[in-house]
Amino acid sequence: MRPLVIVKLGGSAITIKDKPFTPNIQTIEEVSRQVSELRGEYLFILVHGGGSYGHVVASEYRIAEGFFHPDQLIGLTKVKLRMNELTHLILASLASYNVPAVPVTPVSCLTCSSGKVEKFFTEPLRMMLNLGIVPLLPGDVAMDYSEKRFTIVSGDQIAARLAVELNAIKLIYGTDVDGVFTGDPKHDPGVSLIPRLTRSMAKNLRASITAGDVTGGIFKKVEEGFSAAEKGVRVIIGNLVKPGALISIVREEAGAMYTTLEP
Ligand code: ATP
Ligand code: IP8
Repeated sequence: MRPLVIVKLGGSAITIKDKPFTPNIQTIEEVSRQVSELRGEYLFILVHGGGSYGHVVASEYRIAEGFFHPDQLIGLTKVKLRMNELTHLILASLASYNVPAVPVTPVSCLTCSSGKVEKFFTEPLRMMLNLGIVPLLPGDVAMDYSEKRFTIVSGDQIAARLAVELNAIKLIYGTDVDGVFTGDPKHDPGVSLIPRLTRSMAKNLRASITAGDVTGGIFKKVEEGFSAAEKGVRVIIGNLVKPGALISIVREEAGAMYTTLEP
């Protein structure tokens, strides 16, 4: 079997994060093209984030805080409606490049406890991979055994969990910046890229969580990434907005810019 690579398509890359419900079609198309080119060498699972689709609605209905008012329930529907739109755009783009992808809805095949994935029925994913199908999963609403009763499970968490459970050789978190920096590169021009990030260096990232990102931004992404890196998965954070970047990150081409997580 070809080795498995899991790519999380970050909302910052596939949507315009500060414009509600606006996709970045150019990035979606370019990622689809590159997946079609790499598919002969690797198996892929694609996970996508919420960006300006899911986070906006999840934040409005405070879904990540769990159940505290019946009026939140329609918020679950509205998050799903928006995330389905984004999934559909990616699926259509993959299909146009002849990539046989099948969308999988996480709320139907996993359960959480206090916001953490507990059980994940991965059998359909394994069966798809055996056929060379590319499963496509969004970050999602999820049912939660704790008093929260429901939660938001990030694409970052889903990707890290699957990378460990399905023995991926690589887990790539794609965003709209070249990796992890000493501060937010969009707001501070004096920051520098950290090519190899250790856990102790990552502690300072807590300050970078942006308001409205219901799943903890770059700080939580790095935490989820380390959970997979510590179990032997090679974890890379890089920029998917640049044309050709997915291929150079997957192949770790000389001169490519990204951050690797060093457990
Ligand atoms: P989503 O959760 O919607 O899928 P994503 O996975 O693309 O989004 P974000 O949570 O938006 O990821 O994190 C990426 C963003 O984090 C970048 O756009 C960048 O501006 C911001 N950021 C803040 N601090 C840092 C930092 N120290 N290094 C790198 N990026 C940072
Ligand atoms: O964007 C959250 O996933 P993330 C998805 O990967 C929703 O954090 C539904 C907000």
